[in-house]
Amino acid sequence: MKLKLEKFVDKLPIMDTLQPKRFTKNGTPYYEVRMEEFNSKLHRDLPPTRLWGYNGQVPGPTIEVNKGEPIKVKWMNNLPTNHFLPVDWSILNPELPEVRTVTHLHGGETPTPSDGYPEAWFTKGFKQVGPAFEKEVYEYPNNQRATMLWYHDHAMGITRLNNYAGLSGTYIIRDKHEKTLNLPAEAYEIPLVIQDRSFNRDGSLSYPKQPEDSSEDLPNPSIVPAFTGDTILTNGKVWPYLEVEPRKYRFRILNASNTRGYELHLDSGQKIYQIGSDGGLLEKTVRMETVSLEPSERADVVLDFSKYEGDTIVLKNKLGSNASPDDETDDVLQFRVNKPLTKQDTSRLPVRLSTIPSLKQSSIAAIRNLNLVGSTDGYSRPLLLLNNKRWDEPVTEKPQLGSTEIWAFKNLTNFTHPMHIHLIQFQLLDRQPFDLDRYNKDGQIIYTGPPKPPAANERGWKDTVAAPSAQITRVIARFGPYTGDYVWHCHILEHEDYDMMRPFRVINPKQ
Ligand SMILES: [Cu+2]
Repeated sequence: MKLKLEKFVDKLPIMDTLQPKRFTKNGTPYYEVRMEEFNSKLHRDLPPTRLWGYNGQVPGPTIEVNKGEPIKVKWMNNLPTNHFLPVDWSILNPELPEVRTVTHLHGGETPTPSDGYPEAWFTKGFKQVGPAFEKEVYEYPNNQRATMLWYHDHAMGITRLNNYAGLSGTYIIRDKHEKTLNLPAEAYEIPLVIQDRSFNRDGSLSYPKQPEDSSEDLPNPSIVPAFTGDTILTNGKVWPYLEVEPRKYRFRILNASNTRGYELHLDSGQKIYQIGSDGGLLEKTVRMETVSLEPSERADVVLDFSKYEGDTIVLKNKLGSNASPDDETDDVLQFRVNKPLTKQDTSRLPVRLSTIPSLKQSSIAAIRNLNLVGSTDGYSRPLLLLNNKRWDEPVTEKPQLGSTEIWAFKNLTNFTHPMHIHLIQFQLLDRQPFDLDRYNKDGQIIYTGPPKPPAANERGWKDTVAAPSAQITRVIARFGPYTGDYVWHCHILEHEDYDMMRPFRVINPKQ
């Protein structure tokens, strides 16, 4: 029988803010973060769950910085030498250490030695390091717009397992402009990290050893083509509740799930005011009925509870299921508007938020046609590839430093892939549908409609974009300010781990 966990019995945890260990001679904050194994209660009725987290927390502590003020972080691996989740050796070099970690700051404009390249992994105490490893202490310049990024593990071939074990956390960049807007702040600004998990009766995390309908000839363990859990956690608790005052709150929402997408809405019918996307504030506040988030996408939203005193409101997921009492992933989080107003709400929800210069007027150095392709491997397992290339084939995407390019993701598979490019924030140009059946017959692209412009809440800076099946999703970006090796990939972790990831290199033609 399946585990039945009562909803909304645990309080929503709010992550600690990480404090610097010390300051360097020139005043740069220096942080140390240890990846460790520990046990934690994720629900009132669950025994403690074994987790891997940063500084003993899942999600890890929030790192808060100001724009233009660099920080240093030493990410330290203090984990056991064996993984507690099923490692598939058929997709890995058997000589690799089983437990490897490397931290990537998602959405960060980071020099390549600190970007967390998948092959820059390291083991406990840096005893062994990967071929791309450059240094122990990472540097983040924070020279980018205010927004919420997130840090998470990115080790080659086991990213899905390291993240599922708990290795992720939020990273907030603030700037002067945002402070002038008087948005809800401090106790009224809360990150919400949404993830799905499944549990065994003993409280341990459950992750499949093999695909459900697998033949006997498959490797054991074998990577699965997708994973969705049957419970929804926010900030590391299963279906928590949050007590709020009848006033405005700002929520920084992140979908940190492996595969699951969400379409969030409120059962009170109230609107969600979206003010920001992955790369910071939008130009204008957008009134939304529902907010869609593919893995790794963020939405910065304001909810106004002022007219809901005494009410209980549930944040729901339209893409979740309520097919049976055992499967109710359509619920996410409960708000209880039961706290007295401590003081008058003087925060604002401005209509105009920021200015976003369009990249469309830039001269375009290259248009890259990038195919999202499904094939199969030697065990007849699905193998999703970018331009039909494996991860370890030579670099093919080499934008020049400072140049502007259009990347067109042509999705030839049957489902949406959230596409992510490291180093840069991009703008979504459009999505154009084509006849996929026809393409599968004779390789011809016949459009079935005009290019669709981005929705109002997608007209900001993005680092991850939904590239739906049978559509060409075009994004535009300026490549810089650093040269070197980075990666672009699907952010479904089960896809990224099995070669739906490719290197790219920003080159300086003058060197
Ligand atoms: Cu994918």
